Amino acid sequence: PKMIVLSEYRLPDYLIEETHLTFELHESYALVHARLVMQRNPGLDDTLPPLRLDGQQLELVDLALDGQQLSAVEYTLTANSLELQPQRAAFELTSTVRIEPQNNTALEGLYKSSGMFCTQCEAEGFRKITYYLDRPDVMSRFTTTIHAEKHSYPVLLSNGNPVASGEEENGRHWVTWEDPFKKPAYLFAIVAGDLWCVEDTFTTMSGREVALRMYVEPENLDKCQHGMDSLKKSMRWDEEKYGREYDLDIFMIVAVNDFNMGAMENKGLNIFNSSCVLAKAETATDAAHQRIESIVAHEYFHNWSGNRVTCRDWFQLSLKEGFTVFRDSQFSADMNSAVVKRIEDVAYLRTHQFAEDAGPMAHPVRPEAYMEISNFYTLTIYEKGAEVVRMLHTLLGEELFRKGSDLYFERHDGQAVTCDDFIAALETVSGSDLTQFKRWYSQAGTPRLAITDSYDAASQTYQLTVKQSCPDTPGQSNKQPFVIPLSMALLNAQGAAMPLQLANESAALTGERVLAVTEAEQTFTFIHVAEQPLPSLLRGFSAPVIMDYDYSRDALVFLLQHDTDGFNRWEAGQQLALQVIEEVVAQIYETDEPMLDTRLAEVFTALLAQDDLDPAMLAEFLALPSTGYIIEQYEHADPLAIHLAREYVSNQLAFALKAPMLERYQALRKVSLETAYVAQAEDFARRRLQNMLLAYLMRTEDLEVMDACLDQFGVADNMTERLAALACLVNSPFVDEAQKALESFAERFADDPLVMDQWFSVQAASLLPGGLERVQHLLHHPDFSIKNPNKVRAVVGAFSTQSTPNFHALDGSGYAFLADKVIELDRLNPQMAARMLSPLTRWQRFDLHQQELMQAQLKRIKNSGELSADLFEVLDKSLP
Ligand code: HT7
Ligand code: ZN
Repeated sequence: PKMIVLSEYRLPDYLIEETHLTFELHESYALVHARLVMQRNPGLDDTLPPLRLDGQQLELVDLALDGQQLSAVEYTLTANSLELQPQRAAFELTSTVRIEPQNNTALEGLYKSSGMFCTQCEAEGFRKITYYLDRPDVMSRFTTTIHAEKHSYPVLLSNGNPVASGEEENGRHWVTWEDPFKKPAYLFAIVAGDLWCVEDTFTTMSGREVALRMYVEPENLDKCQHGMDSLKKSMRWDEEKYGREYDLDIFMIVAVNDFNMGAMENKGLNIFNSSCVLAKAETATDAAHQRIESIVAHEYFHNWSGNRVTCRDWFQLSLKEGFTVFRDSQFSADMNSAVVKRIEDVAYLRTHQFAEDAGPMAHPVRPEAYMEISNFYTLTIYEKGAEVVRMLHTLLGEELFRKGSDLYFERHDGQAVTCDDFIAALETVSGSDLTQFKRWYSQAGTPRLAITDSYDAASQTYQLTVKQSCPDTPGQSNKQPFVIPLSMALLNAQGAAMPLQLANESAALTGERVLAVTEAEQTFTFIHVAEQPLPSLLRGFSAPVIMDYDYSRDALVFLLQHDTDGFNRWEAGQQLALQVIEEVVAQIYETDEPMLDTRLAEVFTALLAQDDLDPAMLAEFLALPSTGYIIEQYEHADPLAIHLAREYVSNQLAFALKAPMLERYQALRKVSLETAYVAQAEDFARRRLQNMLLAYLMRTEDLEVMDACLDQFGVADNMTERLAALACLVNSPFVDEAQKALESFAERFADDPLVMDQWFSVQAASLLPGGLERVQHLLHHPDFSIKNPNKVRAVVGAFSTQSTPNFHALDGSGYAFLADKVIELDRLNPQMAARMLSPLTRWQRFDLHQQELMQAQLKRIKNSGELSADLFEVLDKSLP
């Protein structure tokens, strides 16, 4: 496979003004007729270079230029293209191709999912539907007609508005859709199926009524309300926060069971992985409800950040994805607890994106080269991209950022643009030069901040010295300094924020401020500092960096209790717990009873006793850093020791805090029993704390607790409580009870694939020994299918990312299992194969023994036969 390189970007030779598509859908094939109204790109010279259209896995049936059928000598077909010579600057190209959606297991292009037809065109799936200029800077007006058998496919959908429909004699029918907005092919979609619809309306800020429709299989009609509510909240929020109004008369969401990612923002016709839109209390957890709210919002927000203003090329992917993740995170913060949302986002970023940034696939937010674009829908593009936008928001402030986004949408409406265009709009409104800031787009790797300080009581001055560095990443060394917004405060002995006045300033600011770190080394001198302060640094995680400041453990305990920044309170607790766990890691193979710093249990006890502490925050404080995050703290990690140490610390905390935890658990459970399920922040917090306490308590193996757990499992009216109890049982030594619970759960929810995914996942993620046999067994369950990405994620994904002691088994069996599944998947669904491989690509992070075992499996995959471009690229970059 060939490298695509940003510096080789060229404007398209030809444009497609109008795209007229007709689909004839049948059970064993589909015909796609395309009429493309084209012209030479008027921005280029008036020569007529050959026209090269993208096309893959298409059987060409017919081709005509301006109505004249072309013979085989008049065009050239390759596996990826169709080339011909236009004779005029403006022309019409018509084609018919035959495709086989029913055999499309890659789930890219037109495919079948649970009996319905649907499409996924981003990034380059449209070329599997018809010959086309499949690139985002070619924007066209689409008219789409779908013909299908009426009984099996009563609903026929595409982008825009339905403008005509009719019946045919042979039991078939058709509908024509017209999308008034120009769009790139990646936003095209059709759906045909026996779908039922939940309807609502939304009145936009200018008073237009928009029809909202969710299309689902009939058995899912009662799982639409939450998604619909989320959509209406998103529409209102985007009007209020960004001044963005919806532009079509209809907005449709379709839920499909087989989908490679979470959802897709096709213009006016969003297609969702059913797991990311369908929910009701009995079947979906609070976490799922919250995820749905944010994904519905994300796809909706793309209507402006992505669709009205799209990307010039796929190197600019973060232009739409980073900005849209930032927007959806602002939305979730507004709908729920802003601090908790920030904590969740940062925990996710630091565990997963930082690992990517330190691994062989590290790439800048705006990559410079790729082989297979599907591999670049990464945490770096999405999550780090959102952090980059967040830093711009922090540096400019709310008001200027909004002016900048308004200008960006106004300047570029209807265009395909670049990250530079986004920055330029912010520069215009703020009058600032963001040239140095743009290094965040071009340099990969996670910057490190080493901060030291000194206080001089005599002169009442306090100095903070900040050194920044960034490690080399594949293809990049000698990184230049970034612009790093460092939000900070100085706390006095009572924990109050002190006035902040820099040496060159005439007045003090109170509370917190943002220092702009721009040099490799920089010192900030504060004056009139009345006492030795305790610095609160990188508040709210104001930049995606690793910060080193040598806090004493007592200082961390103090910050956890008193910092005025909620995020930094949590962070202090995480750093304290991390230090405690790392100490145990060092002892774990020497002794059965490692020494544990008692300060962790003491501060947890104090927090539990604090009546006025928000339960949402308490739950976050009590959660120890994840195993994945702890692994990332080591240059070469021993995953088994880390797992054992984390378990040991958790168990010790459980025994030490059993009484207050049980008391609190019972109080919370009582409230849950007495109140009906509501999907709102306050209730999410209560259930999260309740479930966290139950998980700690189950570690004591107390029979009273076990009974409480069984009761919660059996009686709960919602999946949040039920699944948490099941997870506790599955990870406990109460094997018989766990088995019975699993059986009754499977019986109760046998007909609900989304619930069965959770059943698969809770077992595959189990930390108990025997994990490999367990997953092998699950793979043979009649409900498992390797062709369904949700099932693959639930079993193979959960095992390899969550079941640490089993995946990292010393005999390498966990790695070999994953390799087998990746090889099998690659024949069916290359995007999924490449994604599932990710845990094996992180071999550098582990001890030598694990490194060798992981590399051996990577090599085995590489030598296993013909590989997809997706998998080849990841293997090629990961192997030494
Ligand atoms: N923009 C969407 C990306 C997407 C995708 C990409 C590659 C392969 C399959 C895919 N399904 C959806 C999702 C989003 O970010 O909103
Ligand atoms: Zn997106």
